[in-house]
Amino acid sequence: MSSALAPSTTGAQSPGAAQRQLVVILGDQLSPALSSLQAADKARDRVLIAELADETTYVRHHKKKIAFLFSAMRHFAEELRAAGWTVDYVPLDAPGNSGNFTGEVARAVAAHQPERIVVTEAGEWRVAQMLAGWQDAMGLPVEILPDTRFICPLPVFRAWADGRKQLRMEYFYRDMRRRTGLLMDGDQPTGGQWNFDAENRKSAAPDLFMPRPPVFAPDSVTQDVLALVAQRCADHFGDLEPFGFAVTRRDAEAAFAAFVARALPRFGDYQDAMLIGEPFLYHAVIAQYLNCGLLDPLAVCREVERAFRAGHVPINAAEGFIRQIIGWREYVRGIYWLKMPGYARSNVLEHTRPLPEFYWTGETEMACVRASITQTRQHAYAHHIQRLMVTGTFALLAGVDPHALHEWYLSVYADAYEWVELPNTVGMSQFADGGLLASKPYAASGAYINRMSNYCATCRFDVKQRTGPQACPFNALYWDFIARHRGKIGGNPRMAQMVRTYDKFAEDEQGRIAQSAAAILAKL
Ligand code: FAD
Ligand code: DLZ
Ligand code: SF4
Repeated sequence: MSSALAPSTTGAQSPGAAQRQLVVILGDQLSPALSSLQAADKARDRVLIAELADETTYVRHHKKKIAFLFSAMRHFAEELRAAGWTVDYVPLDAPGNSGNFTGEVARAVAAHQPERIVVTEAGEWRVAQMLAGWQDAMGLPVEILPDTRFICPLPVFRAWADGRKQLRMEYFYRDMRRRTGLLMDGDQPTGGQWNFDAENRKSAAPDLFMPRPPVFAPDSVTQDVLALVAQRCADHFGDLEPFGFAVTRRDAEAAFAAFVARALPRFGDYQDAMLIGEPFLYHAVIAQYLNCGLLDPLAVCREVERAFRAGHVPINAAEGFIRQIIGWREYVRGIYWLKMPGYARSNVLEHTRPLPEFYWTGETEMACVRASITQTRQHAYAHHIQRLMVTGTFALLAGVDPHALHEWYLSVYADAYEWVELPNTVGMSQFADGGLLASKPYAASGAYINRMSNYCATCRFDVKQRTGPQACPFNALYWDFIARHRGKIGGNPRMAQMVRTYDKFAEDEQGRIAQSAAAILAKL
């Protein structure tokens, strides 16, 4: 983060605190404990929240994502008003809505003549740059406060990263365990191990009693938003209805409580599993709530630890879940701010293929890809392994431009914001950063998907065949990927073995692999 964008550390006691302030709240800042609200006075200051056309189209977000966020924003405005705040809420179709953050702040400044602006730092580089321009544009002091909803402050992450050759998540995570005291017995990890991932690789079986996330019937606020989005975003990707997300803090907490009671005990075991017709399995389906501020990351981790200590969930589930939040979630945010803005254009493998059209339509004969994209269209949700090992791996093997893929992930998931999506896509899934984030490319043949899912049983392709028209496309593309990139990945000890295996194939088998891969790619 450049010093111009770095948040100031002053808060409620700052010299300007006695002045009338405009508190600008961004759409993913729907938390009463937000630093900007902490630095304001409800008796004197005014809050601004705005629905903005530019934010819905900088990538064309899934209709359900926009409806979710707008409804959550409207409910949050009501929550603030009920708590005594004066809130200017600008709906998307309000007369004069300029459609962008700077335009709406300028209109509010003209209307209310505040003496200063206070805002919590933005989650995305793009928006942070806008905030950095407000002071000059408005001719007012602008105080940008740190986002204290994250557990690891950005300067702490930078200090951790400073001077390290490798920024491995596992070591960061251990520091975060010590920092939070989560699952710690004194200075030792509970259960004697930091990480129980080795127990978390089971494939699931269809089960009539599989828990499903609760569905919340749209209230009148949500119904208004659904009508607005249907009208204004008709050409965006995704099904708007049925709509069942929680849009209030209370309902998001109920959804999380249902997860802890019903799904968390098996979350660890089946974290990597995939099943036809089961989009959610034992996942929490809460990232959309965490990322817009309806749920608090530390609070959900403490709740999971309580469930473990009370004997309701096993250690591999509790540890696995807590690692995703205080480990991966905080770590990718740290990487994002450490490496932006250049990170967004990382492309070490020099992949340039346009994103295949079936990422938007779901129309492909590959059962695994079809299932992942179809449920994405329906629910604005796919779980981690579908994102990483199905749509992500296919794009990696096919050599899709990582930036085009990044824009796809950013637009189609209800939980997608650039700070979390970009490192997961560019770093973890596409290895486009050359291994800063992932220790090896997540390239895999169809065998992995076959082991972790029941997709292959219904697929028109044969997962056991390597080449030819019936063969699973992941197979030839996998070996072709190894051959194409041996110069860049062969030095990685975890990939060197695969390069050696490829080298042992007879020459005519290598030729068939190249031919099959070329035929698949030509069809894309
Ligand atoms: P669960 O599987 O139940 O996990 C619990 C929580 O852990 C999640 O809600 C999330 O907050 C956190 N978490 C788990 N894995 C990660 C991770 N790798 N990085 C950060 N947090 C994690 N997550 C997002 O929140 N937004 C994104 O835009 C996003 N894009 C992704 C793109 C790709 C290519 C990949 C491979 C992963 C992406 N993830 C993203 C991470 C992960 O897939 C989602 O967090 C998860 O699927 C959300 O569903 P859930 O709430 O059911 O998670
Ligand atoms: C994602 C999003 C969308 C779709 N719409 C809005 C909006 O209308 N108003 C708003 O304040 N925020 C929106 N957001 C979230 C912003 O894009 C988000 O605040 C930034 O991505 C974080 O920097
Ligand atoms: Fe996917 Fe290949 Fe299995 Fe078909 S055979 S579902 S394409 S992994």
